[in-house]
Amino acid sequence: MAWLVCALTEEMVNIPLNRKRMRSLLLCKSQSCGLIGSLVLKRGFTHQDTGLHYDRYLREVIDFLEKDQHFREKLHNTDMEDIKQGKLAKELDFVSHHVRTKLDELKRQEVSRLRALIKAKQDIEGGKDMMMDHQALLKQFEYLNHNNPHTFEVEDLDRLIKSATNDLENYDKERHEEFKRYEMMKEHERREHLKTLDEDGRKKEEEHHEELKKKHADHPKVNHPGSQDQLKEVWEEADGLDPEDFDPKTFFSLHDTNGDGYFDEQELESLFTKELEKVYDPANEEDDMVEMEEERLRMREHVMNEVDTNKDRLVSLDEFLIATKKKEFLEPESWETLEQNQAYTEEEMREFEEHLAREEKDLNQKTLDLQKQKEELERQQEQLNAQKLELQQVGVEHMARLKTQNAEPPAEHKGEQIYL
Ligand SMILES: [Ca+2]
Ligand SMILES: [Ca+2]
Repeated sequence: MAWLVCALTEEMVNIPLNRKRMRSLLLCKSQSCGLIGSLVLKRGFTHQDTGLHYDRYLREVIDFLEKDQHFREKLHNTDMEDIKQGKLAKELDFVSHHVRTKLDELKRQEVSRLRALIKAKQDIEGGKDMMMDHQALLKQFEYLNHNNPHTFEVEDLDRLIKSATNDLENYDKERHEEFKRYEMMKEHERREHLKTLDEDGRKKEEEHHEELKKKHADHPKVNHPGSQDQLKEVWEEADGLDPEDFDPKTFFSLHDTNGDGYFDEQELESLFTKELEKVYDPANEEDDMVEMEEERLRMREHVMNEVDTNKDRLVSLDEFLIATKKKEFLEPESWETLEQNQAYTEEEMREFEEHLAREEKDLNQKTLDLQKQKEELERQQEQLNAQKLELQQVGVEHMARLKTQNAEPPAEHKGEQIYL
């Protein structure tokens, strides 16, 4: 669950973005990105990581629900739209007592996991001594109902389904956004570096940059994803089969690696590896592997859009066979690769840099305020020390006075003595 850790660190701690972290975040995401909302919900037996931070909870709940015969039948016979509308959640009332007890237990575990996360976040932020309103903080997690933390009810299932569907639908969009920020940060760092150089150094650096761009753009032709040419290349080079024998049905069963009768997102994405290797080599300075994963995502989205006609984020054999008869499959247009379009506009770059500058200014201001607070505390401490010293001095003098008074006999005694 490496991705879970990444996601939670990101979400809970909100560390400012930096390029290195962005790269690892994107890489760990891309390894687990083959997620399909409907697949997860309709068939809990898939072992793919959804990439959601509550993936484990979601998976365990569905696994247990699948053990109930009544629910299993309903799950497989209800279409995606009805599931989203909450029709399936109502069936929870009819599952066995044993399953319900198990679901209650799963929910209790999940609630305590969230509580531990909230506490960890608070500790990191230095709020150890702050009073925590757990109930209020738990509300940010919408995929379960916090008002009944001990039992799993219809509303919990409804919330879980709705959140997962919604989050999964937005997942690709968020990945594109993250990628854009990554590219802007890369460019920002480059521009900042240029500022530190003299004119000669700047010129050299710019030339080198242009050279790398050219080198990166120089690659064999990339086939249109999902076209006959592209699939035939996989058939020939990866499968080691004769291109003359190319047969879509055989191709489908060869690459439906989990044998469930569908191409899911992960299976589709793995079909593009050959194409991506034409453009990206991890050994080359000019090839950025984060960009490769963005290109893989673009390719998958493109094919899914064209082929998945019922929009369940799965390609059935029928959908695939229909697509192989279309003009786009047989005579595709050329594919515009990622580097042919800049990920952001100059306007977006300007806003991004302004935002960074604002953040830096805020941070500097905070540092300054803290410095002032520190100085003020030091001043107060000095004052206290001085007062303490003064008091000590007074104390010592007082003691000395008392001592002298005790050592010297009282005046009248002296008189008496003289008198005697
Ligand atoms: Ca499959
Ligand atoms: Ca489909």
